[in-house]
Amino acid sequence: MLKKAGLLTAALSMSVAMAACGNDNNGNDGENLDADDVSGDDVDAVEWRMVTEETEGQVQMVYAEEFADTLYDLSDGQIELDVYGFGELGSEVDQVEQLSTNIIEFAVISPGFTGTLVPEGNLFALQFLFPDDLRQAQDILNESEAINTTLREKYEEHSITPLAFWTEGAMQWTGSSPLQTPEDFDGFQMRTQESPLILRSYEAYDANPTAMSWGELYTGLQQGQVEGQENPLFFIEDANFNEVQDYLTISNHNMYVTMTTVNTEFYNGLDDATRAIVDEAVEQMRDRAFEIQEEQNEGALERIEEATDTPTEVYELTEEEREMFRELAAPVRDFYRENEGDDAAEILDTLMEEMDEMME
Ligand code: 6CS
Repeated sequence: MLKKAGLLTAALSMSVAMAACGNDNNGNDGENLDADDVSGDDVDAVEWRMVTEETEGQVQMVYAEEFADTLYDLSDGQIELDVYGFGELGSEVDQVEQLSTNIIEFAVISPGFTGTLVPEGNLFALQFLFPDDLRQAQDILNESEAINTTLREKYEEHSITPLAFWTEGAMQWTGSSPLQTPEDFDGFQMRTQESPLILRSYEAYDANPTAMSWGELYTGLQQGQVEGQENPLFFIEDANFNEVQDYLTISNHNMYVTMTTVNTEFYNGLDDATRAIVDEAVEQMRDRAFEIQEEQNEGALERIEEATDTPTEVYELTEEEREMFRELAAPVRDFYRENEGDDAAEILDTLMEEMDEMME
């Protein structure tokens, strides 16, 4: 049971109300607005853009399209959000740059692509940190002040405001050889996202990790440039990685975390009514994001197993095997504390305290 569940949500609603009080620098008159009190008459007609790291039908795209519909409905058709999929505006790292320079207003960005820009965001690369129970883990993402206040401020230094942190599911390993013990990772060419701490986490298992865009990954696996990768099951199936991988390990070594983000100056410059609608749309999408990933992850394993023309041997790690990985992953936390930015230690230590309290 999460003891503090609801506290941060309440604090966030307060901050929505406070933002709606006009205590910002956008020249509003201080009227106390709630999203319920706002209608299309209160906001200007605008057309914004949002980019995601995924393609049509995948979790981030379904999320972004529903977020756009929610904004449209809440504003009585005044706010239009055009959604772009992965590859339409560049690579994942290009998208981070476009958001931080306000070329686009909104983006779904995974911390795995911001590790050099915001080192504290490498928090999410730490394996075996969050509870295995995804619902609990999502509640922590929703409620943690270390994440939603301190880490958010670190992103805001780069003009990126994370409005919500959410999971796309537990990550699993695939390989061209079995991955069951740390020894299996010895010298193993593991593909990871860009963030240096993800690479470091695999070096802790003596693997030989390489950062690569997922756009190159199918071919990279097929041609043996890399031998394995990590992702939630829906993504492994939808990107067809199982076609070019012989082994899949249910490792649950980490959850995939992504963020709904907005350019900070753009967001702070919105009038109160418009910002109240944006905040309300983000809140309405919180539980939906969890449902979307559940819908897509459910059944993906079965479909991978049923694809007998491209057979994949599935193995689920025992708790003893997971413990061996957990022990090797633990020292990476100290590396994070000491090397990933001024506030890394505070963020991790506060988060761990929050998790202890919430899971009492
Ligand atoms: O592995 C990746 O890089 C991709 N995985 C997911 C679940 N979403 C987008 C990301 O770029």
